[in-house]
Amino acid sequence: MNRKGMTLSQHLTESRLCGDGDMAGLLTTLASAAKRISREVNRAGLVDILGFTGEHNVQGEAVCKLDVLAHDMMIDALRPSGHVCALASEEAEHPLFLAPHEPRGPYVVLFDPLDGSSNIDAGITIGTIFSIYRAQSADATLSDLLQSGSRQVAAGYALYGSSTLFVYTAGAGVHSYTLDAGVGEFRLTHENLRMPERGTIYSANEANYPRWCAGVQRYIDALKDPDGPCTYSARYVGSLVADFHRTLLYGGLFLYPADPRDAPNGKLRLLYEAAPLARIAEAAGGRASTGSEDVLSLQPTALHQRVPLFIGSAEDVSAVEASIRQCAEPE
Ligand code: P6P
Repeated sequence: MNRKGMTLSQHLTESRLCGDGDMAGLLTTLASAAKRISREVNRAGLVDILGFTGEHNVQGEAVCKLDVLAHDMMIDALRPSGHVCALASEEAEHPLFLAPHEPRGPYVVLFDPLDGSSNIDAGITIGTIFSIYRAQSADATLSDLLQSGSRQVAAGYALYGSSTLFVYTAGAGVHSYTLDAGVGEFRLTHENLRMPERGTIYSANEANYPRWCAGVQRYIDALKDPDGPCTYSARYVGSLVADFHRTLLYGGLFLYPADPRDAPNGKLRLLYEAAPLARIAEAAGGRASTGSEDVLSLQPTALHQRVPLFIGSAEDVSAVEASIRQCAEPE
């Protein structure tokens, strides 16, 4: 049955999620928040909310007004939803645990409210990334937020670009919806997305090349070798959601390796960037690795910890892992 064009609500009703009202409701709440954030992103240039607040977040990054607005909009949507008992955001040093008198539900949500925000003023595609786990009890604790990525019950992102997209997996395929702004509905555009097993695009900030390990350098050199078996194209937006979504659709490899000088543990955050995208990649037939371990197998130890990330087509991720291993082996 061709479900293309179905609204998110219709598709959730059709899917097995209808049996889990909290999950269907939570995804609907997240999609609704994405619509509101999209509206603010799209009019950012028109009202005085561009630029920086002058403050810095827990990551030490300059905070854009839209970052704060997106964070507040996610909290304002999720907290009263009745589907969650704890929330964690890139923009907040500590988690938010809902009090017993608040409408609490079985899930915890970790999110990056506006990933790629350094690109906001340039009008480049940015996004919201979310990760969903089931809490042990409504009286959630930090351990409910520090769960291994393989325990995610759902994960997804909204992409604010030439169109506004909502992409998620809840264990039964990866589905992508496009916002029909005229009626304010997300409509199904890709059901059960599958990532190509191998791609022809690699995506990295090559200014960091001199500080990558030898195995990564050798792998990228091979992709660029005109006499090599496979020459790839390079694409890099500098906005994780945009670079990942292209990789999901077209295949290939996105990599943000560790950089001993500026990012010894990598730059990207495990809990609300790498792990949710890894969940989507694997649900679509791809892979996500730190270069030596599957991202989804990691046991988080801190809310804002960072990891090196190699994510994309299964064969591409396995090939760069092999190159790293070979270079690490004693001569
Ligand atoms: P670099 C954006 O600031 C971000 O967190 C990700 O969205 C993106 O993939 C990465 O940083 C880009 O980092 O060092 O290449 O500017």
